[in-house]
Amino acid sequence: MSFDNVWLNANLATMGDDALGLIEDGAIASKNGRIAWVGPRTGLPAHAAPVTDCGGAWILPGLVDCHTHLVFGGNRAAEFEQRLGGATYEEIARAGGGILSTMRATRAASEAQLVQAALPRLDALLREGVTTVEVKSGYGLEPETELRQLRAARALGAQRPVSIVTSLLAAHAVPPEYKGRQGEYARHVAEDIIPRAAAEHLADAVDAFFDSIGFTAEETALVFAAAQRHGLPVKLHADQLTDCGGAALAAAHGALSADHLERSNSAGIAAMARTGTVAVLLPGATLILRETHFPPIAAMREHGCRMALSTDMNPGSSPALSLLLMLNLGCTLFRMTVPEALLGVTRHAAAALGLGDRGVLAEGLRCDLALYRIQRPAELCYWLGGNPCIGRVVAGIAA
Ligand code: DI6
Ligand code: FE
Repeated sequence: MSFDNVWLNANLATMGDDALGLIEDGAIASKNGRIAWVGPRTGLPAHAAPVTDCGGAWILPGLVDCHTHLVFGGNRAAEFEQRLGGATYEEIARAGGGILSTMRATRAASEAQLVQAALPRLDALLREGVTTVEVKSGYGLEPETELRQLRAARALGAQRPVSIVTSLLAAHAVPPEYKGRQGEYARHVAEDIIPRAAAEHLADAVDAFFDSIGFTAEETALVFAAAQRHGLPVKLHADQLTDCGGAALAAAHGALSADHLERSNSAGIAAMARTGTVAVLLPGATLILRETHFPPIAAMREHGCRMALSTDMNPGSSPALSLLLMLNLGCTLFRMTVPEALLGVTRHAAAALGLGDRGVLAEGLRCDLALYRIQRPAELCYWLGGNPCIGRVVAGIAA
């Protein structure tokens, strides 16, 4: 057989079934950036391709971080200190801090400055075996800066071996220029910002923040209708602070994912399961905000709603630079099982982005791999810190 590269002497967690699709002493072969063969080493066809001996390492599909706000100016360590002193997230936001303080720093930054600030954050994710990262806008809240954030995100993908997937989140908060005119701002997003992002091919999806302090169901519908007119799939920040029916709303719009869901009800989860909307769980935000409401994992299991896990990397509620740490928090805080957590950063995270070409080690899919020096997959969820990643392969090339 004609292969470009072969990886041998590895144990595989293919993610091909709900028990991780384990293959001991497996082999993977690539051709033109895709997986051309995967299975037990003894079945590998004869070939003349260069071979990498993995020394008994474990190979998983390259990890997918499916919900980040990685591109932003400044940071909010000072607000973190204020919160330690007793101020709440909401109080800081009402005093003009929070998302609006990051908005000011982001508006003041050039594209090059945004890229330079984001690169170390991206590199931290890549070092752990991440090969696909979703990046949202949402700190510009006006057209120029929203598009600049998305351009910076695209530039990150050109500067590092990684797939970057972008989401336009202009409907994240109401900017000061539109204070008291939230509906008008939602219309501005639908009529001006989405068409511009679509015309420049800067957005792969459209996201919105639907909550008691966010946009209403009607405003969200307006924004999503504009997305659909431009052929863009939608996602929703839902039910983080209150149960306002966000899970059901996301399902009604056929969203790829609904994210957060700390306070979702089980009818909403059932609706998501019916439409195939993925539940993206963000335990970093739960930890940082010291949330005591956890997402309804039991309802997700009962209804067969797929669960993904992500960092929510953002300067306010989840300054999380480690997806492996989220695996631990998913298990420890939310009581996910090891297979649920690992599917949540591979197959189900890819589904949350509408990417059917990755997240599983299977023939025909992208050859994105993460190699770990571990004895069993549970170690990826078990250690609290540390990094057992010893290699990454992106589209068949060692990265
Ligand atoms: N939910 C989040 O977790 C981020 N945005 C959102 O809608 C937090 C954004 C921030 O505090 O900067
Ligand atoms: Fe978020």
